[in-house]
Amino acid sequence: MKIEVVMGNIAQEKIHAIVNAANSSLMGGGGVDGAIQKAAGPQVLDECRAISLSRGGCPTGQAVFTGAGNLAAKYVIHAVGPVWKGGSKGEDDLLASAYRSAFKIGEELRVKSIAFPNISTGIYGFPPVRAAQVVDRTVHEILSALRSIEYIRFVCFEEENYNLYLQLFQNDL
Ligand code: AR6
Repeated sequence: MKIEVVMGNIAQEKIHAIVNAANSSLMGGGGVDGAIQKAAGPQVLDECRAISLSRGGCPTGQAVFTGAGNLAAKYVIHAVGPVWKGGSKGEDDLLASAYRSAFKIGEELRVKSIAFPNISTGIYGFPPVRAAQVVDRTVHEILSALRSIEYIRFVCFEEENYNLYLQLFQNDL
């Protein structure tokens, strides 16, 4: 297993699957979602709309996948993290669950490489340190169960997250 921490725009990643920080409606938004939808073109949003119509969206803590339109990736896995509400409303578990769901879909799709943004730490207001600790724990719990995924890349947009991830994953890099 190779883990990498980089800074950049996740929409530009040349990787098998990109994870999107989506919302339950799957109807698009700002931040990572906006960057991915803009770079991918209309196909991804159309597929999201179809999933929304057939399933009523995607609950918090879960994920769905679409193709990747014009992106270099093959799939976009849309994971819905929690909105931060102070920390006692199950936010940690919901964030862990969003990452686990994205990994599960990645395995089902037999992807070899997957890139994650720092889900929930932007518009959804999850404190970056606490979110990074949840991700660290969740990823280390799941690593030995991964079969198809050989490569995980954390794509950070903020220097704070980049430094946090470098520290937390220093023994895995
Ligand atoms: N590439 C990588 N990381 C990015 C990028 C990018 N292009 N743009 C922002 N970030 P956010 P959330 C970082 O707000 O908090 C949308 O409207 C950002 O600095 O994208 O889960 C959705 O539709 C932050 O560290 O996602 C939802 O409604 C992290 O990515 C809502 O926002 C996540 O920020 C989801 O909010």
